[in-house]
Amino acid sequence: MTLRTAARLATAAVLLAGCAQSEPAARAPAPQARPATPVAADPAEPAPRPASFVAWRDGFRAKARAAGVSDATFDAAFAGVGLNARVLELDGRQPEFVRPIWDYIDSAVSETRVATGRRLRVEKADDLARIEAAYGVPAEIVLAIWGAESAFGSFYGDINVIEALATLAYEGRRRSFGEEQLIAALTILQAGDIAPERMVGSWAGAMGHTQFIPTSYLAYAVDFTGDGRRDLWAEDALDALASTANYLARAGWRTGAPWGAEARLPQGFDHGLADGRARDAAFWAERGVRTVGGAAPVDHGPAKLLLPAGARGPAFLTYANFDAIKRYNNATAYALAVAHLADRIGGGGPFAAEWPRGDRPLSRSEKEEMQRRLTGLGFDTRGADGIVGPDTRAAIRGFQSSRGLPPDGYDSAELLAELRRAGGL
Ligand SMILES: [Ca+2]
Repeated sequence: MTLRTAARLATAAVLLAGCAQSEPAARAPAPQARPATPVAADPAEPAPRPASFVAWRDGFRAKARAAGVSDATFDAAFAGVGLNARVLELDGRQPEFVRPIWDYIDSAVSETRVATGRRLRVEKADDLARIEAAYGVPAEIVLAIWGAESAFGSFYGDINVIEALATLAYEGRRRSFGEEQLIAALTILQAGDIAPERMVGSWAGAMGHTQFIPTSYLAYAVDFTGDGRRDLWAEDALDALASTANYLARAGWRTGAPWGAEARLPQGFDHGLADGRARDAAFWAERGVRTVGGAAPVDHGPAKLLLPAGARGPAFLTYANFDAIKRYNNATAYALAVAHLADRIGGGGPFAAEWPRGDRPLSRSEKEEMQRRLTGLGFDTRGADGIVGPDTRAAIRGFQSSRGLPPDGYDSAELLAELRRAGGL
């Protein structure tokens, strides 16, 4: 382990603060490699908690035993472990303001990160080619996830994972998540893949270069170096990068197909088609959708139309591989950042269309108000949690259509003003 300096800790705060907000899943939640934010909080009234952390720990030992964790592993893992105040603070945070997608992508796909990715693509060409041959996932995508998750290993968290998860299991908003991940983390220690003092990660237990949570580690991490250990923390990131490729392959990555591409929409286009439904290339071609180069969309299987900033922002056609990236972290901003960073590392340029940078994103409480008003007007958002997912977007499209507005499903200050005019409360 290299020494973690104060400067690196400051970087960590920036990286964590920059996490893209995850979205509620349209279907059953997919497994996530890195649910720093995607994990749902426990129901409002979880089981009563033991009187102290030590009492909880001693009770938890029985659950660990039942899962096959030896007392020796348990004691070594818990040596010096207590309640971590920083973890509780980060877990309790529900930011009122989330950065707009263009700010997130600007920092996630910075020129520095593009340049580092391009350099590493050359330096690690042999390793990346072996990984691509084994798992069918291109070097640029693997590098982009590495860049997005830990700035290529420059920071991947330095919190003792057992302590982080034990804190969440004892007192956080995600106690069942904490317990499940803690059992998995103890299982990893018992297998001897990593020494307890080297098992560090984020406050939510995401570990190593590409930020696997323990259950993802158990399911998808691989020993690609051949030393018998799956080491996602090693200076040489080979195991971590191969594990990431394995994760994507198992999440349905289609070898040889792109994630998607930026698209151009014709005048008078029906923005209501950005509804999350996949349609084939001929469908989009018939409606005038073109690549930014002016060609008809290429047939790589069904494609969805994505308008992350509404009708006035860039448009994208996304294929199945974009959904595979979302299985890593279920946030559109994250997946688009990874996809774009991969394209840039591969030599591509910036997006052709401009973001509507003058738009002010809604605060969390404004989003809740928007959801309450939509529901009150008969466009059911299925709850008002301040998080805009598929149900809320569908409700917005319904409202927009009813008012003769482009039904792009985009939440904005303008939309909220229109809702206030319409009433709904
Ligand atoms: Ca290894």
